[in-house]
Amino acid sequence: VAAGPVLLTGASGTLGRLLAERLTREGRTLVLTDLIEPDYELPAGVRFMVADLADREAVLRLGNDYAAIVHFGAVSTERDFADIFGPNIAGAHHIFDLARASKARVIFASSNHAIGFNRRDVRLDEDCDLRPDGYYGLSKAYGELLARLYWDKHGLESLSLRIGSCVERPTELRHLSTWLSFDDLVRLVEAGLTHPALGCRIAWGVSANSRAWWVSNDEIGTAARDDAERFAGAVVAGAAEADPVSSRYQGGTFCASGYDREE
Ligand code: 15L
Repeated sequence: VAAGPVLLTGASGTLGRLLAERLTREGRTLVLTDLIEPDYELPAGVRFMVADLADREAVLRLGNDYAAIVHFGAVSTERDFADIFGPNIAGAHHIFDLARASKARVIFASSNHAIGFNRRDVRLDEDCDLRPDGYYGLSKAYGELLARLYWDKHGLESLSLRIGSCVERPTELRHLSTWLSFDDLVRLVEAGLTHPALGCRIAWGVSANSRAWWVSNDEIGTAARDDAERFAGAVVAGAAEADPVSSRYQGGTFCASGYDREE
């Protein structure tokens, strides 16, 4: 794995700030970027640069000596296409071009919403069909395909982590299948940063949940250790479970957003 700093995008977001803290370790230099200034104290030796992912020149000005880019910057919920396009689609393109210029590998925060219209009664491995459940999921599918193109055409290495629900602890029924613990998130990102022959991979960003819908064939996915099951007693069935569309599909409420297909 090449030497050089690691650029973390989305550093002011929920997962970004966690990674800023947890990826900082001896011998690794982290550079943070986001559209908004972090509201936490930067770990020692860590720099922050403001940049709008939608602004190609601003992204390319972030430097070109990175060993890796951990790309977590994005709009993270379902929105109109116009709101998603700049940060998530153009932004991913700019980041992959920055990675090319740097000869950096990319750890891309993809999402289960790239496959969200798969039903809950099927088990999927990493090679399943992309079935985005909205414009957000579509932008994550785009990122995965961009990763594939840049590998085939330019030899750029990447790991697309199809993240489930990365929250402190499961709070709803769906999370018992989709939960990714913070510790497992860090394990998976570290596995991507340090893998000696990363190539172009997709791995589920999910803990080793007893009720998981996703089967990890890739060795990176098997780095996950935690299991949501120990929280099962505390989880309550919410409104989403009563809604037929949300409860039928893996993407949950994202699938129901704007859904008007005749049943
Ligand atoms: C995501 O991709 C979202 O960013 C996050 O807010 C959650 O909704 C998560 O998926 C999920 O599916 O639980």
